[in-house]
Amino acid sequence: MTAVEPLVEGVLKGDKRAIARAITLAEDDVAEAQAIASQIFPHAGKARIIGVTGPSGAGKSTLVEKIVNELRREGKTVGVVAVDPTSPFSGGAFLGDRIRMQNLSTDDGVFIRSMATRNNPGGLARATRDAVRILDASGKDAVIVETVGAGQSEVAIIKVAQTIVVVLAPGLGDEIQAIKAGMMEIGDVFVVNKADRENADQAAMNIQALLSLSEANGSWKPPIVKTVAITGEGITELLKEIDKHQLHISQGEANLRRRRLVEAELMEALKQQIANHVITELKNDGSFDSALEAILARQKDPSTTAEELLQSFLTTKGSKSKSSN
Ligand SMILES: Nc1nc2c(ncn2[C@@H]2O[C@H](COP(=O)(O)OP(=O)(O)O)[C@@H](O)[C@H]2O)c(=O)[nH]1
Ligand SMILES: [Mg+2]
Repeated sequence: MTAVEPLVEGVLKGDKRAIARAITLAEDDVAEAQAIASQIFPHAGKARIIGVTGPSGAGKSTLVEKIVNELRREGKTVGVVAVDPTSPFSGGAFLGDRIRMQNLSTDDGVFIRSMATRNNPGGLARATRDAVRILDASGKDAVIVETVGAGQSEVAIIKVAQTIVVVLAPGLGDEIQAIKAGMMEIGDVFVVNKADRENADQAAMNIQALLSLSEANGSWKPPIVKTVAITGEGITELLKEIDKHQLHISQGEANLRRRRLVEAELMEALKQQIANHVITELKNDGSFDSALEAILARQKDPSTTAEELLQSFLTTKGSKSKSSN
């Protein structure tokens, strides 16, 4: 058992070791993680949260490093959470990322963490959200989440961000992958990285065409920025566009967005609580096991049985609460 209070105190003071420990507990999904999350919650909400997503190899990590450097030059503190479930390395980041990150991690104003991959995608999304909140509560001015945009589960992860930057590289069929992974709909700012290569203008035009097809939700028109992450070209322009988007959402859309996020989070937590509660009761009174037997004997099918179990749960609960009134 880890004592929660001193850990929370450490996180709120920005202590690196406390932050690291708190994130590990969130990853491991142990009992203390819930307590930490709820004690930290009131202190979060001040950082601006930037998501960086896109296909593997597009240059996201290189770009994130340059963004961090630029924010540090402005005197801002930064947290980075890197999520790469496709990486075969435990810890989630490629060796290159590790080395790049080490350069930054000697700086006290920066905290970098790659999320472990052993969790299921849902667990990873929750752990990432917790990690972002921990860094936010620790007083970081900005928190950047980097994730490979490969599908719906990654889209769920990146949605913790207020501004989502979709990074694509020219000539790799990245646009096609972006459409498939649902990235065109979620991008607030689009980046054509590797603009030192041929076809960067063509890629930007393709993105423009795709964006004009999709119904833009809200009044924000996602800009397209060309960058060369290895040299840092275009980074100031990218940060300007991110700032513009933050300003835009702060004038109204932010509330709606935050409301939707919180609603989804509450809904998910509630579903889990309800399921746990009902299943525990059904297991305790033996009806779960007898239902299982009936299904094994092919007397019933699972979904009808589930419906019946829930009905009988609700009836007994209903009569219990009536009799207690
Ligand atoms: N030519 C060129 N290469 C780049 C650029 N940005 C990143 N790279 C290279 O592309 C590779 C993948 O970069 P990385 O940042 O790890 O991509 P990620 O998988 O999206 O995080 C690395 O070898 C980078 O050095 C760029 O702007 N131009
Ligand atoms: Mg990367």
